[in-house]
This record gives sequence, structure tokens and C-alpha cells, in this order.
Amino acid sequence: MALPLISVLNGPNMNMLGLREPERYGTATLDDVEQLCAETAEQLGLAIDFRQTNSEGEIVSWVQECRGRSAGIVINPAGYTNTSIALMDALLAVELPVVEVHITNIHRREEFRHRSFVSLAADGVICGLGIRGYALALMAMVDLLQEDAG
Ligand code: DHK
Repeated sequence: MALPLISVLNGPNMNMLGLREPERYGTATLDDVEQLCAETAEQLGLAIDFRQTNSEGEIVSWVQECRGRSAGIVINPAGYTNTSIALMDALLAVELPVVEVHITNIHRREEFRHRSFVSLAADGVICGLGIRGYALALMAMVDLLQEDAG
């Protein structure tokens, strides 16, 4: 039987991980994050589709494509977290389990980062735990899928 497919979607500037503000975001690259997700998914019996874009329209389209294709979405919306009603609406429209991830603790940062539109469409949020937040999000996703099935 095919493994449940989890879409792991990353928003703007996440391609700069490892280079951008390493004191804040760490030195791991997005390739490292993808590898961590792939290893974690293998251990958990999941398949992943890992992507990054700097475009709001593209991430909205990717979320829409998840409907009927993916079993769940792990998303680091990055700068679109606090601005994109379109992304929130797309996440609500697909009716899938959603786990929101931020590498940094957005609540310890500027006030404009505290309000997340994406959180209004997410089952849960993991922030401030570095890139391991992605692995934790996949673990949480297994539980969410089991709850949905049961
Ligand atoms: C990444 C970004 O690019 C910021 O816009 C968010 C998030 C925080 C992160 O911590 O992964 O505010």
C-alpha cells in the first residue's frame, strides 16, 4: 500500500537558510532540512513532497493541489505567515491536517510576527525549536492522521 504523502511547503527566503541571519536561523541549509524530513518520514512510514517558493501565488497553488493528493501539510509559511489571507483561505479549503512550523520562536520576536493568519487554519504550531521542528511536525502528523482514521 502507498505511504501517506505529506507535503512539506516552505515560503519565501527559506532557500537562504544557512546563509540568512545564521545567529537566528542556524547554519543548516534547506537541503539539510529536506534530508531531515526525508529521514524522519522514512522512520515514520510517510512519503514527503518537499518544496520551497518565494512566490505567494505559487504556494497558494501548491496548497490547492494537495487536496485529493496529499494526506497532510507541514508548512513554514515564513514571511507569508503574517500577511497572507490567500494562503490561510487555501489551507482552509483543502480540508487536510495542517502543522505550521517556524524555526525561530516568533513570539520572542517583533510584534508583527506574533499574529499568524496561517494559525487560523492549522491544527497545531511548532516554533522556536530550530529545524527539529520539522521532524516534530511529521511526528505530530502521524497522530493527526490516526485520529482522522479512527
Ligand atoms: C521564517 C521567516 O522567514 C520569518 O518571516 C518568520 C520564520 C519566522 C521561521 O522562524 O522559520 O517570521
